[in-house]
Amino acid sequence: MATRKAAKKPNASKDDLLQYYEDMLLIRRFEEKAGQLYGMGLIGGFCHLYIGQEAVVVGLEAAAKEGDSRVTSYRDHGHMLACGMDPNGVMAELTGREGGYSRGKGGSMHMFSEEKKFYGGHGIVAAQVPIGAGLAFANKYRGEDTVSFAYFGDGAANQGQVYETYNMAALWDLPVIFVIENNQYAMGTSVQRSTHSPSYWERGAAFGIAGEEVDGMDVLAVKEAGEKAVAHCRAGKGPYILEVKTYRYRGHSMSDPAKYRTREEVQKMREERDPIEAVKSILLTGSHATEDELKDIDKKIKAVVNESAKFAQESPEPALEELWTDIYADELPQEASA
Ligand SMILES: Cc1ncc(C[n+]2csc(CCOP(=O)(O)OP(=O)(O)O)c2C)c(N)n1
Ligand SMILES: [Mg+2]
Repeated sequence: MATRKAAKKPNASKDDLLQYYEDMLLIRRFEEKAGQLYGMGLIGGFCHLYIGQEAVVVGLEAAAKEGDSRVTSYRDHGHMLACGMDPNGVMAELTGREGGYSRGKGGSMHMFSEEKKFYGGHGIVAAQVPIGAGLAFANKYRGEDTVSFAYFGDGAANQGQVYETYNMAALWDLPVIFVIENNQYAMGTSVQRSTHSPSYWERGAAFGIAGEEVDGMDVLAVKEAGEKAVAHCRAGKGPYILEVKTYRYRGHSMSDPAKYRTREEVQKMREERDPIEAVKSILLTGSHATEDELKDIDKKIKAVVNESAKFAQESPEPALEELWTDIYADELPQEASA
């Protein structure tokens, strides 16, 4: 894989490549640290790591512009970091502390940022898909040329509400990009065992929605496909489906016995298809960076991640009174009925 990538002419500048390398590495190191803190008992509940899938969200964020919105499932830490949310706030939320994005009351699966237009973090499989269409509806209603990215998995792609959403999104030409992160497993169930028609993007044809399959281990391919999808949506042509073929190296969550696949299968993906190694290879073979420069980036990222872990452990637990806050909205948009 690395050789094939090196031979391909990259459709990105040196600065872009370095940025993608750094962004993917931040997610990788952050997730490794989250895994450690979980093992130490500092993170409770469920925790779904994104290791292996980094190129998907980094490639698509590279195609996004300010004002675009995004929504995803419970495997969400990478999405938050990629859209610019603060690692300290994300890690503190994982440890259930006051300094977290949901003041320690949401945890891994329930974080939001109005500023970055990140709308969660959803534990119910596929529930975020209609929300993604709703965000696109809002963008269109306000007359903005912004788009919404609705990320979901291969397992979620078999859920009924996805198709209700496709129908409405196509009917109303909503600027939503449905991103199917096909990591080949839904918990312990492989794609082969869960569907007779594993080409998920092609299902859009039934609704008149265009789409394509993308190599999700290649950040440049993801960015290119993302740009095409974004241009389609911004031109008012309605929704678009990107089925991004990817792979998660870790278990479904931290409590996965991993009996449904072999160690060799995981090892092969790590060795031959790793998205971070692929960019590293382009940077090195193209003489865009030296080993030492890349090591410095790694050092810088590790410092950011260590700082987030420190912040997360030093931030206090939420006060008891917090139990009664953030339940009902304080302000409601009343303009329409006023
Ligand atoms: C409606 C609903 N059904 C079942 C579950 C349990 N569940 C949690 S994650 C998951 C698998 C989803 O897999 P996929 O959509 O491929 O996403 P991935 O975990 O691979 O990112 C299931 C069945 C749930 N959370 N919600
Ligand atoms: Mg999956």
